[in-house]
Amino acid sequence: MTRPSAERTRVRDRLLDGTRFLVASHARPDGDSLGSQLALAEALTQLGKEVRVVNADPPPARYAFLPGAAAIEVAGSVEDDADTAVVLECGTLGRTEVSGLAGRPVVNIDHHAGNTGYGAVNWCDESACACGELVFELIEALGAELTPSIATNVYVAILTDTGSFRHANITARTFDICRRIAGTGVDAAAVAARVFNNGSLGRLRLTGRVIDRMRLEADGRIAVLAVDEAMLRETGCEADDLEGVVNLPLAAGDVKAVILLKALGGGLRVSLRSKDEIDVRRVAVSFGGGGHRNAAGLTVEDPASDVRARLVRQVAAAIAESRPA
Ligand SMILES: [Mn+2]
Repeated sequence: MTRPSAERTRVRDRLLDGTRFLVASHARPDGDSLGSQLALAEALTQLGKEVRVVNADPPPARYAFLPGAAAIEVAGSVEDDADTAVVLECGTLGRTEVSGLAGRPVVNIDHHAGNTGYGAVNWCDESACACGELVFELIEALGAELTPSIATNVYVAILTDTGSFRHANITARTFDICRRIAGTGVDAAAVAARVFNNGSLGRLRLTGRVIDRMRLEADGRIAVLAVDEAMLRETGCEADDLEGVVNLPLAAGDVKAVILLKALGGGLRVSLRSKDEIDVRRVAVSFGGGGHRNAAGLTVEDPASDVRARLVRQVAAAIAESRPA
């Protein structure tokens, strides 16, 4: 089920040549970044490599059960004589928020459109539903054994990045990988329950509050959600507890796109979601962000008062453009 890929072969050869690795991914990790990192780290370890997994932020609590998660180092910079850095799931090297990675050749593996190709070797495939799909193929190409722990990590990557098998880019390849994961004895329902049914009551209350304050724009086609520090404080939550909330308004048939505004700490972080052909990545890019057609994000360091209106206008334009004339 794998497709021929010269890039994958180059990445494989580079990894086989290396001996000491740093495996990094983006700040504020999610299921795909963590699952991809931990699966690849285990495979490299199997091959006799020395591996450090380094991220700018610790894993959210719901991912603490991932095999290998306890060994993740949290650091804003690395001083290390590792010979190879593998960066997963990052459109730019800066997304890691870990400095010092580029002190050695970087292997860049990603599935985001607009990846800047910052690596010495790059494998970027937008058609993958999750970075974990690419990592699975790479592990196979490396000749490492598909253990239940590698399988669990890849499964979490795919499960979360596809919105539980609902998003775009799910293909026969996706299900073939999952079939092989299940073949190792991974209990898919149990893994999903640990990720999704293990949150705090505070998180549930926060979700209720965010949805309660939802505003509709563009004749009800855009849902705007807003979160501030006070909402987190009052519900005893962390910013991590917002993962997935941005998708909830899409459950309403009339809602075609979602704008989530997070005024936490300094700037304004914005997540965008959309249905079908509506391209919110372009909106994110115009604000200096990035992502995928249906899921994108951006940060406004110094938010002007009209930023919400500008976002609504651009998302409304994206909706209008997606309709056949
Ligand atoms: Mn991803």
